[in-house]
Amino acid sequence: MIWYDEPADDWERHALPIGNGTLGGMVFGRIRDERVALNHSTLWTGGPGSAGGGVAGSTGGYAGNWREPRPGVLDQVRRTIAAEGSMEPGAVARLLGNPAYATTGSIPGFGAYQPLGDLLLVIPDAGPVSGYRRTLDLRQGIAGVSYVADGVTFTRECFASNPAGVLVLRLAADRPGRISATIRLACPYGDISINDGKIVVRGVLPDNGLRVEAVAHVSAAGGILSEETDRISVSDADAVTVIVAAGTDYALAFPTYRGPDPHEEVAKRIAAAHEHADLRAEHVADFADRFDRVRLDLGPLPEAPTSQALATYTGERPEDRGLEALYFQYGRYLLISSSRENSPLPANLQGIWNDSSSPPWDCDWHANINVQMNYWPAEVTNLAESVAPLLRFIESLRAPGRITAREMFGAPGWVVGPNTNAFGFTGVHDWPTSFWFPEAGAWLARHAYERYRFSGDEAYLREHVYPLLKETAEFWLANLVADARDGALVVSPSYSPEHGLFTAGAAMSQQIVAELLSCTLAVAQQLRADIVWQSSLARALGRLDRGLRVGSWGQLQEWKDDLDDPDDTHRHVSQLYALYPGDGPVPADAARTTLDHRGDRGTGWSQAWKINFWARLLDGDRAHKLLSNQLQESTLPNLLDTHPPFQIDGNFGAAAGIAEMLLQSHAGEIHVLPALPAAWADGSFDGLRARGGHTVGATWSGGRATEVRIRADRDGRATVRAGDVVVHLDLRAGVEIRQNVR
Ligand code: FUC
Repeated sequence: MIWYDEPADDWERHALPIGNGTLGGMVFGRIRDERVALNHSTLWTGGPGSAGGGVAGSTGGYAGNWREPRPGVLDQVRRTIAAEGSMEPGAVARLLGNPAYATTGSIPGFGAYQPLGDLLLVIPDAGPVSGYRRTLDLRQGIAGVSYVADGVTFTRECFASNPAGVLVLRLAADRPGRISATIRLACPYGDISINDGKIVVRGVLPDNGLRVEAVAHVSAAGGILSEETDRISVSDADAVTVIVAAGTDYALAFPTYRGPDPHEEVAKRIAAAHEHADLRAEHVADFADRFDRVRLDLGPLPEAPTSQALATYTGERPEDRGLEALYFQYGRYLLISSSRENSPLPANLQGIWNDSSSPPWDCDWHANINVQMNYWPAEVTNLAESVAPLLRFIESLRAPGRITAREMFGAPGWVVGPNTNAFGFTGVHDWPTSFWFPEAGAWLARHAYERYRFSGDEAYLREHVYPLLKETAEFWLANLVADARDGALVVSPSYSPEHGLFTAGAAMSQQIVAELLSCTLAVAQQLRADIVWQSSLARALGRLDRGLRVGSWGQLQEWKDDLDDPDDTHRHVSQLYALYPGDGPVPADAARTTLDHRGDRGTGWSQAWKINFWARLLDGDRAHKLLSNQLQESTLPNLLDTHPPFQIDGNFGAAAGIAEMLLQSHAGEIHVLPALPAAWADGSFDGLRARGGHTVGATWSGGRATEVRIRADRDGRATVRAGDVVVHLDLRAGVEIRQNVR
């Protein structure tokens, strides 16, 4: 439970997020003017139908998207880099960028994620308020409010149910006849009509003609309900329930990105959602089933309001442990709420929550770290089904990505760059320091492979993972060039995200391509597929620069030439990709030196990444220091991560980092408590997942594991390491083994 003793003032800092993976709300908990800011994850401007965006339904694409032929220009850039060693980002952007961006400041038709509107309640004054409490129950997925006024205890609960596909707000009191409220659904996309207790908004997004429908169904127990032209009022009721459903005709379907009119689905959900008690019970069962899979005990949870626990947090006091565990579970809560097996789109830069029509970075999917980081906790914290919308999204990028690969790179396969939208944007803009990162596709593909590694699902490997890896590898095989310096195969042009010069063979490019080609080859061998092609993969791998060089001051080089500045504290530490999320091996001393120089500060996501790096370097104290910095410097009172502004990747990255401190499984064994900080002397966890299909728990005291618990999905053997102890276990499917560690 996170909780506050005052209502929310500000959407970004105070309001509390709820969501069913698609429909989201930010609950303010205000006493007399309640606001639930609403979102629907598919509500995007841009794409087919928008200005410069082509015709919805045509296959012609839209300006700035995938049709970007650049005959000869890529080679020109490669030749210049080969001759001169590097190029300024601005110079490359002038050649390879999309000029449409320079003139308009945004890509025509790229669009942005839009807010749906607000559920607004005006509640009559019941006199002075005492005992105000605003809560977010992470386990049940319920935002609550309670207070006493005029001797009456008023309560409110709000949740977004995945099984019912609706958001539910309930107002009640401990005395009959005390609930009165005027309820509005403020949604700017269409006209409002009222009938039969329902506020209905039906319209289109002016930008692209996307159809939107939202309904708020108001019902009261007792009292009088009256309908006005644009609102519904209830007076003197025992309780009021508002049920919201919403939809659009968006579909993740290239090239039209349109599906059925939302009306039928929305009407069906509203009609089916009846009894509040049933809806609540169904929601809690669904939510808690996911949440309860992982338990983490580092000490008692904070008793103070969460904002106060955060404000007084130093990381060094014993009572800080509870906030750290809460923050971990909050990351899981946010993933369950923003990404579910049936979500039409993956979690974006703000999950599914946005209150601005021009949100930061369009509230899109940045694929040079951010969207990947959103999914780092999914497997290890036992929320594997949350990855499904990301995997579908990746699939959906392949068709437009093929056109970009062909027209821009003259290459087979598919490609996507550093940002993409809900409409298959696989092209580029031309902001010099952020427009180029074709490695994004390969980085995304690793998530499908990880799905296999955690699940062991051979059919999934054969039918989905291998075709994706293969097509991604085909793109990269065609895009490697022999380096003039040493003949090794390198990526060119290569740009270490948002940093430095364009060169050939930057560390991150090489590490990502090396990882892609090696796992593609490993899977091809395992499946006995494409025997002849396997040898071209093996040959390329043999000649590939691996991007792991130790430089003049002992650092892991970010570029193939030793260009690193020891005073540089840039937030992206891209040269450590192979350390995390990659699987190494990396020169550990050089990685440490790099991290020491980059420092322990940075944007929220940057600090979160560093928790994972230090966990992989088995330095629990340093990982903990980064966690504590993130909580002190990059966390808002509602525990949302701030870049600034609010950006959810840091929440997810930190949850993954905490899991990585407790359990690692990337190196072929199950390593329990690999990076336990001194501050976490005693504790226990259960339910984390290890690759190979294992569910793992552990108890420790005095900084040493005392018991490890393992349950395997399938019969088999596993090697388990805890401290100096290594044991080989024979495991039977579904049977938990409890192993004492001495
Ligand atoms: C990446 C980062 C920025 C920001 C943006 C959304 O490009 O470099 O810091 O997080 O994504």
